[in-house]
Amino acid sequence: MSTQVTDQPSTAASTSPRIGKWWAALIGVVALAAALGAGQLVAGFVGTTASPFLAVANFVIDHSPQSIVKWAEKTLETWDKPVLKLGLGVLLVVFAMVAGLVSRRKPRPGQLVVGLLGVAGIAAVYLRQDLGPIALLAPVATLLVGIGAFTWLHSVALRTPSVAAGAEDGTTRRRFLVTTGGVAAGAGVAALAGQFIGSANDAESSRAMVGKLTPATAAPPIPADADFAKLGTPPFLTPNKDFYRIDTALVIPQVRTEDWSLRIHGMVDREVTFDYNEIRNRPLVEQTVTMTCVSNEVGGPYISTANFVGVWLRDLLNEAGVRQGSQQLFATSSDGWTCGSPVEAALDPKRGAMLAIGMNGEPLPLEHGFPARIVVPGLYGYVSGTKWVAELELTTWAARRGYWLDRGWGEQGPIKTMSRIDSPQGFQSLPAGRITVSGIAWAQPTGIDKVEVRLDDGPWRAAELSTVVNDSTWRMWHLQADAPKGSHTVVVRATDKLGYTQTEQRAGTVPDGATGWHTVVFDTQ
Ligand SMILES: Nc1nc2c(c(=O)[nH]1)N[C@H]1C(S)=C(S)[C@@H](COP(=O)(O)O)O[C@H]1N2
Ligand SMILES: [Mo]
Repeated sequence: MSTQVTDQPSTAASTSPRIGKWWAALIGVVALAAALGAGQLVAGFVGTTASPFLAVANFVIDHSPQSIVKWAEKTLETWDKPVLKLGLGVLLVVFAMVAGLVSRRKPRPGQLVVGLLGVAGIAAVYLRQDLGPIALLAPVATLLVGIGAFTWLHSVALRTPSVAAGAEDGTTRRRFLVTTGGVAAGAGVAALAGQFIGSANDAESSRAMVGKLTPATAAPPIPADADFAKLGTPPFLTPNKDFYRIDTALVIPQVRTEDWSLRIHGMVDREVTFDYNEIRNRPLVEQTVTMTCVSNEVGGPYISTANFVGVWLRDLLNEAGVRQGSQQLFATSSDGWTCGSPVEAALDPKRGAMLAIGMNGEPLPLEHGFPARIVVPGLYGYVSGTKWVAELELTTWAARRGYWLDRGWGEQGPIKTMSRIDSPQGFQSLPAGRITVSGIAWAQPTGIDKVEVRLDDGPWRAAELSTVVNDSTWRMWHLQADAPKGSHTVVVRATDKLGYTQTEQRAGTVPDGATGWHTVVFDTQ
């Protein structure tokens, strides 16, 4: 379907037809659209994460220096991912225009640029650990359609007199525009179809098929006085839609229950693999756990609580038979993220590490790790909470290093004893007089013993604490104080059940969690 460069009638460069600048750039951009549309369409069949565009974007995230990733997360908050996609899109359009502009006479240089972009897409998909070889069909389609569309549009352009100076063949400009527009429209339809097909066999419908997960051993009901939501604390259980989310996944991994399995291997007596139904058909347990992120600044939002439903991780590990000398439980997710927890913590019955498949009465939401994740009470998520978990390897600390360890974070991540003021909010204005201060405190898996509050230069006063749910959950507190008209500063500090009072010393989140007392400035009038 394409015209070879050797088919061109003239040999001398000066007399061969030359495509106008803007037309040349347009050809590049339309070929890009065709390439991406084709990739998206094929990805609809072989898995949405096979989309070469998204694979390249993921590759960029995984290989960016930690400082840039952190900067982006801070500055752009949850916009970091859309901004990255937009940036990558703009960059691709620029490359596509360059491909057109360097090929105003012969298609070869542009084909080379398109080819290089295509190869980058193939490499990015190839490097993903969760995708089998069949996924490569998507970026290969992108490469072939990209080069094909470029070559074809180029040859039509060369034959169109008002598009290329010196063209003789006499194709009309209208015909050229129809061809180009047709390719662009086809690309759009292909991309939409890919999206549609992808979602039809994706994980969300698989999740809908799971049905109700009824625990054989339900968590005790949450007592009414476990939170002081009316006084400004969060509700005790965080609704799934409000549960904080932290991960490196640009596209939420789409794992269907029928495609999921968990392999336990390494320093074990016998390697075992569980599929979804084997887990689901066991007697399920339910446990209320407060999860915390190591990136939570003092006073920050990355803490939430849920009723997790699943099985005890130690039961699965014991079936494999953990060998003497294994120190690290090294988990890998379906998208290749990794983390290591102490084997001791995973096996400790008092701690209650879980393989969770449900959250607050529903199957795990996709963004929280459907079909299954690890939950280890008392450890920050980056060393315990593997979502979309695929593999558990028993190993040593020397042999394997989790994702965040080479990016400046500590090997061990026990949760630090901390507290936060939820009300009043910073710089809030309240009527002068009696005010209520309230918030949360946490020290999983030890539990909170005492919370003290200091207003301005007053003494530390013990706050009233909520009823304990279990020591692996947060505890809410409140206190009334007199605040005459003016500006005020309120400070909080917690003491855990081992008698440790959180330090005033401020530390940043790197390498193993922030410290310091949360302080809020407000005024009354
Ligand atoms: N696969 C995968 N699992 C992951 C992560 C990730 O990036 N990828 N992030 C971890 C971190 S840092 C935290 S704090 C918790 C957050 O879990 P949540 O998003 O369900 O709150 O997930 C952990 N599990
Ligand atoms: Mo985290």
